[in-house]
Amino acid sequence: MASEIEARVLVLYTGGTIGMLKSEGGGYAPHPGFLASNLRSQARFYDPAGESVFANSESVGAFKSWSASRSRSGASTPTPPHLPPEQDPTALRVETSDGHIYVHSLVTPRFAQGKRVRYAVWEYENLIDSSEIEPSDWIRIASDIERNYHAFDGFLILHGTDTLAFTASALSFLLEDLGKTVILTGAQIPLSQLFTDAVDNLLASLAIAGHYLIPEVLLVFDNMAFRGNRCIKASSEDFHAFQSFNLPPIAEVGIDIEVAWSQVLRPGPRPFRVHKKLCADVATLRIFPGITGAAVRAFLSASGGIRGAVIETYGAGNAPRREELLSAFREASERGVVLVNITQCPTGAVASDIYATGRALAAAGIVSGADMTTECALAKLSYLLSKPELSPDQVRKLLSQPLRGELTPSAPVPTYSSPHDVDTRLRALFSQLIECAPPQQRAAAHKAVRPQVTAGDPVLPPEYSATWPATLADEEALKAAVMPYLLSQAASQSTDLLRTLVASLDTPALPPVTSQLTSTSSSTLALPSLLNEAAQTTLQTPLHLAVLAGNSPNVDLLLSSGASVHVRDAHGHSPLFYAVRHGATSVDEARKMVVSLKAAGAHLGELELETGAVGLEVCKAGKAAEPAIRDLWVEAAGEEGVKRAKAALAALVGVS
Ligand code: ASN
Repeated sequence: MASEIEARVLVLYTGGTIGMLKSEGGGYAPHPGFLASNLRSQARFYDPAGESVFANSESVGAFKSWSASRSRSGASTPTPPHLPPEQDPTALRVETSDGHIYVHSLVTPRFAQGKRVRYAVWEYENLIDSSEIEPSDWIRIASDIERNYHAFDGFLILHGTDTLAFTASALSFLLEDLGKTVILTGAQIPLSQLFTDAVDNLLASLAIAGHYLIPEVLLVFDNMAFRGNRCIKASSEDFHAFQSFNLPPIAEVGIDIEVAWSQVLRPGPRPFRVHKKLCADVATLRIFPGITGAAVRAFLSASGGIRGAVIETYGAGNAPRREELLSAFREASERGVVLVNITQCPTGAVASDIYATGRALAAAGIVSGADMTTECALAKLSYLLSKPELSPDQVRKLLSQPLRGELTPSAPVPTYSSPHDVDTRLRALFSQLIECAPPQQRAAAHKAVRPQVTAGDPVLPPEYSATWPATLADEEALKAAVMPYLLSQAASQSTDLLRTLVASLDTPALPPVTSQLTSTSSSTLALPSLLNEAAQTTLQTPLHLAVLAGNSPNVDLLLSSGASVHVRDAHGHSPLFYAVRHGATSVDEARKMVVSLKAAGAHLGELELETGAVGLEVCKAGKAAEPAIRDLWVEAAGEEGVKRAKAALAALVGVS
């Protein structure tokens, strides 16, 4: 029995291999009308009465009664529509640039994720091989989505693969404050062929567009949904034709569809709208050994009219430091040409601070494009340069900030510090936060945090203040940086705060409220690993700090939350050592802590005994006639341990 729950998806069919047939001339070319009628003939894609085997295989019983009814009535295959779309009650109204049309709808069997997807394939008048795509086509696609935004749950664009990554990047910028799922897909082999990837790509796209609210432009291919502006076409042969080297997939299609909700961008804070202009005066230039300043000068010459260029550099953003080359860049950028540095490496980012060669490019006015792809950087340049309100300096500034999750923001000065370097992580994160704050606050924050970069920093219009944290993953990164600091403060001072922090970290990260998820794979920060993170110099954990502060309720709370009793600080001491030593301040509090720590498996370390540290404390207690403290040491180390500790001290100071 077919479910009544339907999602509505508008399919914009622009061309590409997916709908091609062998033409008379021999080569593959798109053929009008073919794709929709092919889909209509396949029960996977069209099952209006829920009569297909796919709709009747949820149990042996369902399958048996379906086969019996088929043999009684004769097998039926979906029939071609006999009514013109205007009279077909199931046709969907599609708004066009000059009015509206009705398009026959197709409806899938029910997906395992729960819904049937009703979709209209709106075939563009001029179906193209995507190598013929133009920026005007991107504006048309974006405008068509805008016109039909309210009537559909999601949008699917069928497109050739050759320029799919360019189109995905351009659309990601043109669709401003997007709140619905937009998917681009295509195929390496046409749907007309027996063996094809078109079926998988189409079904995965329909399933995702129909079931998940992912407010991004996605590129779905070979069972992966990538953020579109992170992709490149990496193979002209494989079904796995697209790669997103710098960002893991947003969703993976397997037995289930696993959405990485923590990576999904938050919907825009303003109503959806479409930007309908792109600057055509952009270009790419690939650096190669021997490239001359004259060639660059000719390429970027004032007469050529170039306003922005992507400079594809080596490695982490490097190029030759020949003055005749650098001066060609410098002259162009002084004329207002915006130059953005993108690495030729498919994986990794430009970090122009690392090498002198990279620094020389930055000094010549070329801004870092971080880990953007060339396709994306070009689209972003073209989008930003089409906004008359932005100066070249503002465009430069925005190029290195994420607007649609297209780049991974990085700290102004990359460092090679260890992942446990909390200070560096904090500094990096706060600078990212500042970059995304409203302009007025950003200026003030710059003064406070990075006075050296304030001079001449352009102020950006408020609508470019990106939401940050943009994803749950960003939020987790922020937590990972801030939490160790907060935990250590709370551990020594406030039980209430510590309880709140521990509770907040113990709860699994929630998926965005807007998602209609059926399965999630959300990541959480592991509480025990944060609790046991040692401070940089002292190597003390929150448990050390709670013990040092003599805060036994916090010790208990930390122990029950997964704090380790075995971490030793820079002096080689575990929390147990300090707990006993706290006896000098309060024997009762110290005893409580020692009991709790021992119950959790704490023991003094061999080194603490051998170096005389314990022996010294025991002797001090004896001298001060503090039998209660001596008892605590016995409780912590055992009689035997105390004896060994005293003997070790005696040996060290030469007393027998
Ligand atoms: N040339 C085709 C296109 O981009 C390639 C494809 O779709 N697989 O339209």
